[in-house]
Amino acid sequence: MTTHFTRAIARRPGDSYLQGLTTSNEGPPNLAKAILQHNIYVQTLEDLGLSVTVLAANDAFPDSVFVEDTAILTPEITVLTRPGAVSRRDETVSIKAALLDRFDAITEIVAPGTVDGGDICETDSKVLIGLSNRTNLEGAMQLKLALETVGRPAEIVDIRSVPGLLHLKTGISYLGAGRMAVMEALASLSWLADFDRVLVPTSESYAANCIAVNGSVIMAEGYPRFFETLDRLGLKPIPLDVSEYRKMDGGLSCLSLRF
Ligand code: CIR
Repeated sequence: MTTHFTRAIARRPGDSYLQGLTTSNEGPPNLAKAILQHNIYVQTLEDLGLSVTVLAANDAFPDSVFVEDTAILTPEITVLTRPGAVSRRDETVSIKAALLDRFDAITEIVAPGTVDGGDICETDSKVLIGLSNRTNLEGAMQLKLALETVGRPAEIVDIRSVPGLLHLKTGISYLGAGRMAVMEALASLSWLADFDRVLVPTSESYAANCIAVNGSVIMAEGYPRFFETLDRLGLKPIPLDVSEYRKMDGGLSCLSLRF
């Protein structure tokens, strides 16, 4: 089940967080507020039954709070990525150490391949791999082969023409039972046709990055229409304030590796 988890890994934001990559025009994040929001995020995962390992901040890498981009964890395979942004590439060194404590074998994406975990959307039927400005074709092919070798069908989908989409999961999130939260701009794409699409209105696009966890959906606070949609579907939305992560182009999924 791709929405049921027992464990997660997160990393505290460090003092260098303000120097991270961003395209947003929302101003610099407030570090104290980011730490508070992170604590609440971790507590929410724990309340949903997960045992969460919180790694110490790593100031050498301002974006390292966004641990999701460094690995892909499915029940069948553990993959260490090779992040597309050069400033983030060596975030994987300390994540590899953390993964080696928990998993026997690790597959690694190698040069010239690049993959960001934010481009990988695991569903019950297949794993979608987004081709983006961060995940290149070589990396996507390496990952697809690795997944298929362990029996997980994978499909590469191109999101490079969608304006403003950093990662695949910036625009879609798997909700379980064949349902996919989808921002309106992506709704008519053919590779989403197999899914029961739950539309996120354009005015609330940021909310498309949400995480289905153990019978609830953790979503960004401040998006009432999407909240109502999830609520009506009985998907138990839990809104969290992630304003200080939005300022750095991040969201709810990026803040943890769930497995
Ligand atoms: C970056 O540009 O890499 C970070 N500032 C944000 C990464 C967000 N990660 C994600 O959506 N998986």
